[in-house]
Amino acid sequence: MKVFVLGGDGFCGWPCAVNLADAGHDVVIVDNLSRRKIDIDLGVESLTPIATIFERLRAWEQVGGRTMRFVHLDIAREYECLLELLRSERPDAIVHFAEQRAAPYSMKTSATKRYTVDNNVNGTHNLLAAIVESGLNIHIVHLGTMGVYGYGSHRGATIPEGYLTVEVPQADGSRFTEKILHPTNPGSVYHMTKTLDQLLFFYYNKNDGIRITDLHQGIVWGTNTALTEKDPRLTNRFDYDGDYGTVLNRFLMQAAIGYPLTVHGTGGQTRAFIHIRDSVRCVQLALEHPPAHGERVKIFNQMTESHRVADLAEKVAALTGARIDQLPNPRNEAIENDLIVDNRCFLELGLQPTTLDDGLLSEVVDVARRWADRCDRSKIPCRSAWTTRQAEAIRTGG
Ligand code: NAD
Ligand code: USQ
Repeated sequence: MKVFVLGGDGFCGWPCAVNLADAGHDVVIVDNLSRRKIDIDLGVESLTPIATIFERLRAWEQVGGRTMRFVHLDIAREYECLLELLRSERPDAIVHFAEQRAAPYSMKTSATKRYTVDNNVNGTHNLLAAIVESGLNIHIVHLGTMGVYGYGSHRGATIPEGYLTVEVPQADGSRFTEKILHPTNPGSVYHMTKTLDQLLFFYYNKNDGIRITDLHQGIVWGTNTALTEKDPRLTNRFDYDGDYGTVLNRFLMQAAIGYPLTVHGTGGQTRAFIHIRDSVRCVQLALEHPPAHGERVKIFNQMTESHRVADLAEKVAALTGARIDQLPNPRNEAIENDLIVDNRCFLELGLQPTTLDDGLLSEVVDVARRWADRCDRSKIPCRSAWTTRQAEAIRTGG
């Protein structure tokens, strides 16, 4: 099948693109390289050295991979080019990774809040409008987030895969049941854009019958897959800085360079996790099992396990001997939360979860040790404060 990978130069998109090419698909990567530009603006680089997209594509061919093409295009701003690309290439499916994905970056300044909303909401809406205007029958697989459900108390309830069955009381005392989109509770401007995406999908599916799979993905950890390990020029990015680094990869990298693990608050926050290898596999499974015509948006919880941040820190400390620091939390988030998640859809499709206990934690530490001299320690602290209250706590250290 011909597949566009929007955002195929990014952390999740690149290994996904090579995996799809390896599986025999005709892959076109569409990316505006904005993530690389943000690195320059923030004065930080991926811990692993990453080749340019052109070097990556050449290396992929040299290791015998099926040719992939690259189109430099901003899906949020270049609507006519996007439409023309759809019309000329006529893809069967589009995997949509092309969004600003860091919660701390989205909360840094008014400019980054506005950029995140403009980029993410316009990009998703342009894609939907262009598919309708093209008249093509394209399956969208979108990377959403577990964060749409929110991290308040779910009072022990299991989070379903997208839809919640509710009972609605009537004036006459009777009740009817209905399946609704699970209520959203975003924790950052970034997470809010994903809840808006979800509504756009609901509408275009209802009005235009667009076939959509929305993957509510947890925090992705790890760096490489077997395919990106084939050549150093295929190496995936490793974000460790306070804006883009995510918690588990940060802890593993901090342990590798002897930096105390940066637990926000008590570490009672519970989050969902998935290894990059499983993330790639899930996207392939979603592509191979599209919704039928007329079917509502398919929503899968793309995660394999949940952990408390404090437990992760202890696990990494036990593995490496690292010291743990409890820091004032820069985020306005619940100090603790429960998180029980239904992820049966992918398990039933054959996903065999990689877990933290599968030995891959050490692999990430090894990668981080190898590139330790590329780390700029001054970029490790999280300085993006959600509100002035958090900013003050960071400033005064309490
Ligand atoms: P990333 O920033 O590494 O990659 C995103 C890619 O999209 C980049 O290459 C960027 O240049 C491109 N892009 C952004 N805006 C674009 C635009 N307007 N037009 C064209 N290209 C554009 O992020 P990632 O970690 O690979 O995440 C990919 C997707 O997966 C995101 O939508 C994110 O919300 C979701 N996700 C990521 C994680 C995670 O832990 N990394 C977890 C859950 C969900
Ligand atoms: N945290 C720490 N110390 C750190 C970094 C983070 O304690 O050094 C804490 C945060 O306060 C938060 C939790 O760890 O409670 C998770 O933070 P994170 O930065 O690892 O993840 P998050 O901001 O939620 O975002 C990441 C991706 C995003 C994706 C999301 C999935 O950047 O694209 O949507 O994970 S989820 O968390 O399931 O919503």
